[in-house]
Parts: sequence; C-alpha cells; structure tokens
Amino acid sequence: MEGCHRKPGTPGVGKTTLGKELASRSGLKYVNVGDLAREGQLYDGYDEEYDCPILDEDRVVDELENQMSEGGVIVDYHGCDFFPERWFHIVFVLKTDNSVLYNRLETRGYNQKKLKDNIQCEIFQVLYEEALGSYKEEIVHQLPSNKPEDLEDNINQILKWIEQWVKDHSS
Ligand code: DAT
Repeated sequence: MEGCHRKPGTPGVGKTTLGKELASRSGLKYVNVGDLAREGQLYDGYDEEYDCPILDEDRVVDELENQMSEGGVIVDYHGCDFFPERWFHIVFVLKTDNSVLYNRLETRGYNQKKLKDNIQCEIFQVLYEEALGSYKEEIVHQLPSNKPEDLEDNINQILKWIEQWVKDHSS
C-alpha cells in the first residue's frame, strides 16, 4: 500500500498492480519508489499537514542511478519531475474516473482532506501535465485504469511496445 503524499498525487489508480504484473510477464525489474524510500529512510523532514515524511528526491535519484543506467527497470511512483529525463524511454500516466477512484481511496481509509486533495489532483490532471513538462510529449501516454479489462489491455499494449523496442535496439 502507498504511504503518504506530500504533493497531492494520485494513489489508487493502479500503478503498483500494473507495474508488478508487467514485471512478472516481461521479465523487467520493478522498483516501487515509495517502498525504496521507506526501506532506506530516504526522507528529508516531515510534513505535518499531510502527516507524512518528505521524500529526499536527491537521495532517491542517487540510490537508483546504477540500476537505471543498466536499464530494463519499471519505476512506480506518483510523480516523475525529479527523475533524470535520460532514465526513461516511455512514461505512462494512469487515469481513473473520479467516482471509481473515490471508492478505492475510501476503502484505504483516507481522511476527508486527503480524499479531497487527491481527487482534486486527478480532476486537474496534475500528474499528466507534470509528465508532459518533464519528458518529450511523444513518450508520455495516458492509460485508462478503471476496470480489470483496462489492466489487461494496458499490459498487452505495453508488452507489445517493449517487444518492438527490443527489436529496434538489437543489432
Ligand atoms: P496505486 O499503486 O496507484 O496506488 P494500486 O495498484 O495499489 O494503486 O491499486 C489500487 C486498488 O485498485 C487495488 O485494490 C487494486 C485496484 N485496481 C488496480 N487497477 C485496477 C483496474 N484496472 N481495475 C480495477 N481495479 C483495479
């Protein structure tokens, strides 16, 4: 389960579900940045308002650098503007309808403030804009993530993309 979010993000859209399933079917490595930060205590202070630790983005980047240069890594996080652009060949932003998302977050026991902030963020597509601002537009893709069939479609689509990428880069 995801931890806290200093910046309003979009937890509950299905990043971890997709990332892990994709890793298992593709053989790529899976890294959950929230877990990595928790394990290494890669924090820089505490956010009282959101009641959660503040991510130390520089230390996260340092921690991941070696793995990322080797390649073949799926990175799961609700933000992407602090990662080096050269790390990624493709970026996916999952999109869940507000009503569906509300139910998922409520199930997680989010309080009203957290619910409101996170839903608001989804409405304004903050993360999609952030991704477009951080990477070349043509590598940023939005994927629907409302129902199990979406998950299956997304996985198949990404697996095809990986296959093509490998073909294009093996010679
Ligand atoms: P995130 O990692 O973005 O916080 P998650 O992978 O933990 O999200 O998923 C949140 C919940 O939603 C979890 O109970 C699984 C469910 N879920 C994920 N993708 C889904 C989909 N395409 N259809 C229905 N439920 C989905």
